[in-house]
Amino acid sequence: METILTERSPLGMHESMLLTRAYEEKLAALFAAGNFPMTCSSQGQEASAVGVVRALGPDDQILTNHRSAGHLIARGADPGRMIAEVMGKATGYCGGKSGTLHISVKELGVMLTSTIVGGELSLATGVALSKKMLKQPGIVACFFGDGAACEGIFHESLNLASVWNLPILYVCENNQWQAFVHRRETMVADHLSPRAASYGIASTTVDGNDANAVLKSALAAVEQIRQTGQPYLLETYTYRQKGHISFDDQAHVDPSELAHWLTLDPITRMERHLREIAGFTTGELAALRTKAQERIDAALEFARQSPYPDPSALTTDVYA
Ligand SMILES: Cc1ncc(C[n+]2csc(CCOP(=O)(O)OP(=O)(O)O)c2C)c(N)n1
Ligand SMILES: [Mg+2]
Repeated sequence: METILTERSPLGMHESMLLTRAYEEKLAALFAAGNFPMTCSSQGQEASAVGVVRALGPDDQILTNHRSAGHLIARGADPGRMIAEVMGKATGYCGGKSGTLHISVKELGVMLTSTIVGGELSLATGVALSKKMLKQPGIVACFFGDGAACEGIFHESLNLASVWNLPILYVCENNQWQAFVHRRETMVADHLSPRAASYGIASTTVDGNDANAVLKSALAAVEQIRQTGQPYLLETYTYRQKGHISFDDQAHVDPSELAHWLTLDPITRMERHLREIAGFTTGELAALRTKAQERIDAALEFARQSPYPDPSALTTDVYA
């Protein structure tokens, strides 16, 4: 497990991004074919996820939101158990009780997935306060969207984290969309990182489609949090390439905006890096994509073969 958690090479990050992409493409195809649960795709945001998650250490904890596949996979979650969870199977990470929107993986330090937009922000305050009071090692990473940053809970949480000196890495994935609403309709500014200054919190914005750049910024932020014990806000500027949720046909999306962001696709960019800097051939890069797809095929098969929970499990593990 430790090897995956700290696998920070461009190739290691690339494989995680490919696995996330293959996972989300597979789930989207299954939904389109009918009879498969809806999920929220993070396609296009893979670099933001892997760059931040791989900057963390084994003692660090993660709280995430409804677009969590990339965070989970980057942390080393098993796609088979993730698909099983989406399908409500007993082998899922939460025994099939959470589905895609509430998944947690205790052994990987993934405390929760919040589908209450911004919910993870206030809960991260509590997790970090607990860590601090109990003198436990590690920091807390909290992923949320630009929409969540437009809610009051964002301001209350950052204010308290600053006043109480809590070791939290806030990661705002500014993916330009808030469900079916464009960010421009709810925010005047393009960026969210400047908001941190009013709470005395350090912050920066990074190109969220460049995994190497995200890793570098996240490593610096994590180091600063470990040294000072104070929170930090990292904004990853990125784009959600697919609709808000499986059925969203993106009819409201400006085609030229989408086309522009597709040219900045994080996986294509990493392939260019691997080709130009590390000497990978086109054939080797294609083989990596195929390998990821085969892993997801096997994961789906595992989930399909898995049993549904026994009805007697209905009331277990629902409260701790
Ligand atoms: C408190 C709350 N309000 C509204 C919703 C419905 N909702 C689900 S996702 C979403 C948009 C969130 O946008 P953002 O925070 O930018 O995250 P993204 O979906 O872009 O990753 C909304 C409004 C919700 N789940 N919770
Ligand atoms: Mg958003």
